Amino acid sequence: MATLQFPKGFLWGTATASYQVEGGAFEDGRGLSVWDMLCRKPGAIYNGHSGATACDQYHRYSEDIALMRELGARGHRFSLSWPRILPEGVGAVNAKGLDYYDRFIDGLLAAGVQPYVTLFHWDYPYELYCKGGWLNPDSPRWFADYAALVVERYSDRVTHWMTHNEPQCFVWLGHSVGVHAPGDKLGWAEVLRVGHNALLAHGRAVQAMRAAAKQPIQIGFAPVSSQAMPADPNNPADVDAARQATFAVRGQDFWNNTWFSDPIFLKRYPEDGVALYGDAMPAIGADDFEIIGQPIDFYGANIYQGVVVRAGANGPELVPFPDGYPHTAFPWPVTPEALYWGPRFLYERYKTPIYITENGLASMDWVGIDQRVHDRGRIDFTTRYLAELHRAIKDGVDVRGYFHWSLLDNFEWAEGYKQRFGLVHVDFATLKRTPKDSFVWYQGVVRANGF
Ligand code: IFM
Repeated sequence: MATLQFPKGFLWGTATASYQVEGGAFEDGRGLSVWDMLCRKPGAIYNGHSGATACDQYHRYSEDIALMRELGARGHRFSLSWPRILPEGVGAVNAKGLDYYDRFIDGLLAAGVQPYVTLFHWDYPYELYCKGGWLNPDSPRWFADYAALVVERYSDRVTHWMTHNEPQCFVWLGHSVGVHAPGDKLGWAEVLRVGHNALLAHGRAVQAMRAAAKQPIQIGFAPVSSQAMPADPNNPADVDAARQATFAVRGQDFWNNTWFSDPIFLKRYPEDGVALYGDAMPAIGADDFEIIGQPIDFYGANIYQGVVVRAGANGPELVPFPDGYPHTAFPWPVTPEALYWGPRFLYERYKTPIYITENGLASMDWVGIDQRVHDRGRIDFTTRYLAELHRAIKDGVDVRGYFHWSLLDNFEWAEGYKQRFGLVHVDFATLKRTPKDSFVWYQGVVRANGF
């Protein structure tokens, strides 16, 4: 393979989220989150696991920052735990929670790692859930107040912020399918209301963040990106079918890009979705799309996989993967081209600079007899995906950075500790960290700004 050089200043980083790595769940005044509660429910999480300790980053953050320094990471994307800062979600502030993130942010900066902060990566304050959660019409204001508080506190040092991580998951998996917290199975009209309030919360938070910022800040949001890839990339009809499939709303789920991104970037819901959902559509206030569509600075694309489509007589047709096609441990198909077509289609439609805010894979890694972790698959996977990302950049897509999911093996939600996504292996019995072979490889990528 030829040497691939990324643009000067391209930001190489790693990503984590509060409930997946922090632990310290019942310490120093942190309030409960809906994930603490779901983890108590028998059968909800693989093997009864929980994030109560996770990677214990709450106590071991210096070790993790030292790993990032060793890696040479230029950026780290992480989320704040809303209930650690506001135990009841609103009102009284937990000073120890705020202090923790001061230490974490200062440590990152001292290590030369720029913090990219996500406000909400699913650990919703349980006390707010008891007040109706995202169904409560006050929920956008609660989120905006929290956003203002943290931006006021940290924006002297943090310039890059994201509002929601993957609304598709917390809205749909959490409120419709019930496999994520809070574990509800609401009717579709209520699910759409949850989604609408989450969008309003995003918009109100953007307004509050700009007002509270102590210096100019960049704001993005980080949805799941679901892309279709053309069966024959040299056939314009297949490319068009892939584009259509990437932006189509098909059923009562949110595995599409438009339901959450069109309101934010185009100030409207996608027409096909509105027609499909009919009477279930939420009431939309006169100013709602002005609030939701506040200008933001970047699109955070979380891209792991894609589907293949071709042009059919009646529109895009799904092309099944052949038997024995490579899959990760999850199992998700290995589709490197997703990191070409995803950014390309998203940039065409939303015309906003992109960060790949998550990409990576779960694999069955263990510490070998030589005390090392030989995760050859992760190196191969990431090499292939990054080569496609490089091609997208070469073809004119404005991609500013790449955050590998994840720095550490961590609590993978309903899958517990079964899935290992880290560049660093974590032994969950001892909490010992062991950098994997992929860590060393990624270190080389960062140093060379390519490979
Ligand atoms: O671990 C998750 C993360 O929290 C959100 N995006 C997908 C990752 C892998 O499933």
